[in-house]
Amino acid sequence: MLPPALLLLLVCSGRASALSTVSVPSPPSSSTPPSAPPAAESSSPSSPATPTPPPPPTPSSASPPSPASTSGTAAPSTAKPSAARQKPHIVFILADDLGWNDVGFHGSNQIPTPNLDALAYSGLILNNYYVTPICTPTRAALMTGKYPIHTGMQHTVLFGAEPRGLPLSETLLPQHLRGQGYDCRIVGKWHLGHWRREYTPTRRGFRSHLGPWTGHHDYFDHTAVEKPYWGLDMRRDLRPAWDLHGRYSTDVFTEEAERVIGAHNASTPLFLYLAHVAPHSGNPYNPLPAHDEDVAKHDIIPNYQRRRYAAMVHRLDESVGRVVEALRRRNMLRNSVIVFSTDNGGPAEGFNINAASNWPLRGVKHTLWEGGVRGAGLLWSPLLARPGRVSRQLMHVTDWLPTLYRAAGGDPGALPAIDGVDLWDALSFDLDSNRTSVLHNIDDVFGVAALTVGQWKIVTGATYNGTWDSWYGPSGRDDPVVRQYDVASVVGSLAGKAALAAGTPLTPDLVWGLRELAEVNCGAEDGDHTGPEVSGPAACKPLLAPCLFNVATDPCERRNLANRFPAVLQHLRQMLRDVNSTAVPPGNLPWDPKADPQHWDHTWTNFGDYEKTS
Ligand SMILES: *[C@@H]1O[C@H](CO)[C@@H](O)[C@H](O)[C@H]1NC(C)=O
Ligand SMILES: *[C@@H]1O[C@H](CO)[C@@H](O)[C@H](O)[C@H]1NC(C)=O
Ligand SMILES: *[C@@H]1O[C@H](CO)[C@@H](O)[C@H](O)[C@H]1NC(C)=O
Ligand SMILES: *[C@@H]1O[C@H](CO)[C@@H](O)[C@H](O)[C@H]1NC(C)=O
Ligand SMILES: [Ca+2]
Repeated sequence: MLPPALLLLLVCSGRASALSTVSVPSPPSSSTPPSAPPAAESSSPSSPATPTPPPPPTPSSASPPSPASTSGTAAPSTAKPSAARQKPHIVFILADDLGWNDVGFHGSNQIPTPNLDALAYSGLILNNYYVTPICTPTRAALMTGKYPIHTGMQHTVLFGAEPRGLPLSETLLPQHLRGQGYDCRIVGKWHLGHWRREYTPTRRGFRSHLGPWTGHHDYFDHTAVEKPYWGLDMRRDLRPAWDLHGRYSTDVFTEEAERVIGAHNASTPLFLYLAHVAPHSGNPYNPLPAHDEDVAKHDIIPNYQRRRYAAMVHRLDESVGRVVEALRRRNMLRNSVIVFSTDNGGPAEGFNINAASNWPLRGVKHTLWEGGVRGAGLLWSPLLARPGRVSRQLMHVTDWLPTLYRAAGGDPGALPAIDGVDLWDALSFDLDSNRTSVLHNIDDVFGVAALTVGQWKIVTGATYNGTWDSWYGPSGRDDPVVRQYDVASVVGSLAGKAALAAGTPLTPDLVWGLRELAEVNCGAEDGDHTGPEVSGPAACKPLLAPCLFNVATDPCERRNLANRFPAVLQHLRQMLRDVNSTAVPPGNLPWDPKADPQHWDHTWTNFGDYEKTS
């Protein structure tokens, strides 16, 4: 048996060369049909039929006063916070492996994401928001509010044949929300353990689940290859969902989310965790599974793999619009909190047999550079006091648990000790964030660690011996033909129209203004990696010595300042040592051959619950 570290290389690090060039027929046209006129909105059931009260500013009774709004959207009036107010519905949409540069609101026109953009501009663009560099640690952090070093989930991902899961001693986000009266559902990928049924989602706070248990699957046949094993990975609660064979995963999850929302009795608050597998790569025999007609829509993109990736993101964006529209149809949208987040930075240029982009940020998924950990994310809600902003508050994925718990009317002070910080007021009112530092990870097996404190970031060690420590495209700004950014399609998207109906309207001026603010500018042309701190003797060589960056002025991590600010470096090293002293050992375990799907009707299953029969 190979050690897990080596296996990860095999499972997760295909190079560009692994993607053979496949020719695709040119479609007749790349233009998307014009959106339906917004007139349909006025006849929507949500507007006249519902006597929706003006949303109170926050669930807290001790909110700070709302500062005068300077943004383009009107702040909701200050209704009296009332204990009797219905708790908001919470919809958390997690994308898998979506890069910083793969959403329209960060400045690229290459992959239009009108629904995401509409929510981002009419809510908050979370521009100083961090996740962990890979799937399992981020999901563990989201579910527990703890850094992965505090749950033993800090080293690589959880493999399907490992007899482990997120420790049962942890109380998870849906369990906390259940205590607040929520009906909790998960649709999509779990990736936090399934070897025994008590580790699976419906035993950990969720009332239903449709989706895979492992880290990835094929979007059409729903099997997961983790060499040498291969089996079906699609579950309806505990039952294998063979019947969905051939149906595209993103569509399956969207329809299930629509079904859950459509059947939901809105007098109970809903927590829907919609964890798409998109745009994570599939299996090696079809790395980037997409609908052909969606690929054809992106024929303007020169690179074929990137075109397929764009098609996957396109369906994901469409899904977001449909979910928002489903909430609107049920009159739930005005009392909803919607989060959209990636789980880690994008796998670019063939990493993981994928084609994401974090440009202009450095590194890829599975590295602790900004490209690996600075996440594309947004928060949308009519309950925000000052929507329509680019949020600069430092935020980490662990913060969602206390922040959403607070939005749900809970008291974060009553939660067990966690690393997350309640940022509800900071985000809602645009106040200083109580979070001043982010531990990106400490993985002593790979020998990497990174920590941000204020504007400073220390990076030590490298994954893949540093071979993925560079800057990768595409920027999407220098294609032979560059699309125009289509503001009308953003305003006219399903999410744009629904946001308007929910009282968070969009205007072209707001869109253009926020888009400019949200774009990362490194103060240099793409590819300008010159200067003594970049290429001279002081250049960052994290395998040899820790590097120091000012990520406020140098978000692209070009200039290593370790030699110039030794006292700062020492301070951050000490902080890293201090937090390291609180770490628990990684929980990774050798693969158990009993997990092999061929023993279990060719499914990935809860093998720890059964006697082996074959
Ligand atoms: C929704 O739940 C409330 C409270 O339990 C109940 O009174 C109402 O009848 C339910 N509505 C539907 C349509 O089931
Ligand atoms: C933020 O920190 C201040 C000072 O430590 C504290 O008084 C306040 O309660 C904190 N706010 C939140 C939301 O945790
Ligand atoms: C790691 O990279 C260094 C150069 O940065 C090289 O000298 C060394 O041989 C590499 N080690 C392995 C195991 O590839
Ligand atoms: C963390 O602590 C462990 C155990 O003492 C040690 O082996 C490791 O090198 C430390 N890692 C860092 C990044 O300080
Ligand atoms: Ca991921």
